[in-house]
Amino acid sequence: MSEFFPEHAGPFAQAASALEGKRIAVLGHVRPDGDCIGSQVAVTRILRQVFHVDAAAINQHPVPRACASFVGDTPFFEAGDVDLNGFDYAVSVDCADRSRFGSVVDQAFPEIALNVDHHISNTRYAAHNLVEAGSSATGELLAGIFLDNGYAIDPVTAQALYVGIATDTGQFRFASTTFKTFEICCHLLENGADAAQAAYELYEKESRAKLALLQRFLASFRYICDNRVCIGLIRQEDWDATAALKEDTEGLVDYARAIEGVDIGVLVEEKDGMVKGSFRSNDASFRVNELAKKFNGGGHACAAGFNPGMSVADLMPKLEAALESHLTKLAEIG
Ligand SMILES: [Mn+2]
Repeated sequence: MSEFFPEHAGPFAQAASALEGKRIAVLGHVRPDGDCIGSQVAVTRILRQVFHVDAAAINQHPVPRACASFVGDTPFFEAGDVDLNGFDYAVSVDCADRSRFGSVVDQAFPEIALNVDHHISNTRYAAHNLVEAGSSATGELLAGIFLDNGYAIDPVTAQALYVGIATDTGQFRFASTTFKTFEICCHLLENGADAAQAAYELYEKESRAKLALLQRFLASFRYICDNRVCIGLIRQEDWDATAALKEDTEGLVDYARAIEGVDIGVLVEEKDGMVKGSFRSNDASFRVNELAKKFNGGGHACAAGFNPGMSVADLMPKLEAALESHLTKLAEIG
């Protein structure tokens, strides 16, 4: 047996055994991404196949178009399409805190039996919390646990876990990508994951509306802090002009980050009167989760999100000042 996450493998098996014969909702987060969907698919399938648990994945928001094919025959529902009172317990994946469930799901499941996640900011809100911040993806943590425990991993589960890892590592480009990441992916390919098919579904089927949104986002770029920060904007008029989907902002912020000389990329998004944003850095030393905290958010040291609760016009000067002082503070610490 392998030993990827020995401290989590036993507790997972114990927590999952206690769910036998029960109806379990496997929860993810709002605006789900590849790691969220992949982890939900994998946990739902393992609970059903290994532990004879009547599990179904539930999200407040729909599965993004690019991830739809990875669900396979896994029971997977939007919260509005299923009786949320019909479940005995809930398990969550890839959710740092309860607010990530979305309000409808949050209210329907006051107690969480098991929380599996890789966010450093995880608030450990469940009865059992398996949190591994050193893991590139929740999919990596789950795959390691499944391999450690010797569970049979079917091709749909292997592909879902692979998609979680491939998306959260930016296709194995981010600093979170480790020897262990590749080792685990080797095992997933051995169990039927298909890297080329995953890449095709995720990145080779872009809609024209998404590219139109990207075009406007790139045109909005502004450089501050001696060109070390790039801020891009998506305004309401961009949505109105492009017919892009909500999910089409996924990955946009990486264009702002991936510019020579830029340390922090920022996306500010305005839609239906709401403003939200994301920070991305190339290096964990920039601790963008601390920046996000100042604007009612959180996340990883390299990737964080925020909900400032103010207009774009009010946010911008505050955001620029916070970035200035954050970079100055980091320079002082050395
Ligand atoms: Mn994740």
